[in-house]
This record gives sequence, structure tokens and C-alpha cells, in this order.
Amino acid sequence: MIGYGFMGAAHSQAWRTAPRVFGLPRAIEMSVIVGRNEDAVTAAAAKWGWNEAATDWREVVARDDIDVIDIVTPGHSHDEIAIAALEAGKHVLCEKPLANTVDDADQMAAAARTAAGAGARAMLGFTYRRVPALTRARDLIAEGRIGTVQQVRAAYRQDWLVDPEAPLSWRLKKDQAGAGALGDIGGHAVDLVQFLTGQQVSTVSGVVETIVKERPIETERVGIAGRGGDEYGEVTVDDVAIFTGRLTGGALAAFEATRFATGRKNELTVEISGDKGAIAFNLESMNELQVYDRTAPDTDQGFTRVIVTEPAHPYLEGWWPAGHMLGYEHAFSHQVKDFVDAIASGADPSPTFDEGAQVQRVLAAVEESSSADARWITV
Ligand code: SOE
Repeated sequence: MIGYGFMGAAHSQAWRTAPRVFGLPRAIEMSVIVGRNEDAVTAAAAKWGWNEAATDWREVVARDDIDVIDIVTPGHSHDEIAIAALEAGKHVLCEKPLANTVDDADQMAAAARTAAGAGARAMLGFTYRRVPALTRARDLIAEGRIGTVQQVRAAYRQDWLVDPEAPLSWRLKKDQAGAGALGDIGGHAVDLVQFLTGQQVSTVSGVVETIVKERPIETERVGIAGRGGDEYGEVTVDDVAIFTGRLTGGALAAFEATRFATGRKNELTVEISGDKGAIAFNLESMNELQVYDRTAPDTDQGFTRVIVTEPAHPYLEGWWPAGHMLGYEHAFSHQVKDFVDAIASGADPSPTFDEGAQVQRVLAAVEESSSADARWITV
């Protein structure tokens, strides 16, 4: 594993848990975790259960006893590490965003296609697809249960930057994060809409904005926001992104990605509306899927609250009896399961790097749409 932050913790938990919960076709060895700060990565190895700690990812990528590279660093380093690992014949799991630019994403997608020919698999970590309720929603839509998709609404809202003194962490620096809310959480919303509908966003119009333009330079990494000193630096990414998207099936989609929705801690909502029904999901009630069946008798119509914890539901066969809820971390084990299953069966896991490059194109189009000559009509 290359990296040891928030996603390093989440992925480590999944590498430990998935082999015990699901019968994986390959044995998992948590061999080495890599980070630049030797003391910090040594502590992370002990805390998260890795056999070794290292500070040079190139050495690890070159090792013959390593089969898989799991990349959980900020987006600016994804392309260099993933391409080197794929060229070394390693299977690669890369956290989102695939890359910080369309060009980098395209290079990674090309390297993945080449590596697939030599049997190396590449998977992108849009993990929310593997929340059982969202996998179930995709299946319902694919079965035609809501009919033709006519309208879509997706919002990913957080509030950890409402405090103007929250420091300038790496997520607020364009050279490391690539974008702000638009890339970090807007990418999840775009990927989910494309995953659930089976369609792609083909055109967009929108606005991205930075609300707090200067923040204290981070002096200490604490949680997701950290702690700052008394020097200030410029925020070089967006805080809020609001945009519309036209889907290849013709429907219009409304998107919102913000870190300034006061009170919304990690609220990812998606609603897909069709001529026969609708589905609605909220990550804050992540075991539930709201399903509306317009073909039911008028007297019986209403959103049904499906508790997606039955053994017959996606991934549930490995967990608890019905009604014993899953949490944020479980989808990471589902991700490991599907990744290892794909490696063993020689299939390309999804999301592919090509799918990641498509999301990057949508995000770049939103930024272009919001550029200086964007059309605002004065009322
Ligand atoms: C912060 O916005 C963050 O950690 C994102 O980077 C993750 O992708 C998301 O799953 C949770 O929030």
C-alpha cells in the first residue's frame, strides 16, 4: 500500500477483513505500507497490520514478492505510481480521483489497457458503488423497474470547511488535490449517476466557487481538517460546485458538491426518477433504499423503505443476519472482494481506469463551463 492517511486506514481495514468475511480465491498478505515519513509509516504499519514499513515506493513496486499495489495517496501522485506498478506487472487498486488532470487520467487508462493484455488488473476506488443499497439500485434500474430515466439528482454535501480557520490541508491545494469539492466528492456523485443509470454525462453547465480564499497554513495533521498556525495561504481549489449534466439517454441531471453545507457531515444523496418509478438513497441512512413503484395501484403508492441487509442482497452473504446494519467501512471490503475475484478470474474489475478518465472529463468540463466567460443573465 502506498500511503497511510484516511484512505490508508480504510483500505487496510478492508485488506484485513475481506479475506475473513468472504472466501477469497487468493490468500492476502499485507506485506508493506509505504510513506515518506519513516516514523509515521512505521507507526501506521503497526497500527493497521502491515508486515513492513518502507519509504521508497519505487523499491516496493520493483519487488518480485509483491503482486498488488494499492494507491491511497493524494491524486497528484496517482499517475506516476500506477503506471510504474502496471509496467512492473502488478495489479493496481487506485483511490479516486484517478488523476488530477484528464491527460494524466488518459495516460493511466492507456497503461491499464496495455497491462490488461499482460494479465495485470487495474481498478479505481469509487467505493460507494459497493454500498449494497447502491448496487441494488443499479440492478433495479437495469431490470427496468423504474422505466426510462427522465430526471436525476445527485448531491454530495459536507461541512468540514465552514470554519474559516480550518487550515490549508492538501485537499485545498490544486497541485496536490487537483480540485476541491468538485473533484474530491463531486467525482463520487458523477460516477454514481453513471454507474446507476448505465449512461454517461455528455454535456455540462455549471459553476465552481471558492468561498474562503485564504486559510491558516497547516501545522499539524489532525483528522481531515488538521490544525493551523498564524500564517495564511491561498486556497487554490473550489469549495462548492453546482452543475447540470445531460445524460446520453437524454435525461437532465442536477449535481451539487460542497464542503459548506452547514450540518451535512457526509451526506451523499442520489435520486433517479423514471416513468415507472424511482429510487432514492442517502448515505446517512446507507442500509436503506427508497423505492417508488408507479405501476402499483394508486391506493398503494408511496416510497417503500427497503432495508438492504437480506442475505440475497449484494455482498450481504458475508455479513450478519437481516437488519444488522453495515457501516461506511464495509464497502471497502466489497471492493477488495471484487478486486481479488477479478484478479483470480482474469477479468477487468470495475470501475476501470477508462471509467475514471470519463469522470475526469466531466469534472474538467464543469471547470471550463465555470470559467471567466460563463454566461450569467442579470435578473
Ligand atoms: C473528504 O471529502 C472525503 O474523505 C473524500 O476524500 C472521500 O472520497 C469521501 O468518501 C469522504 O470524504
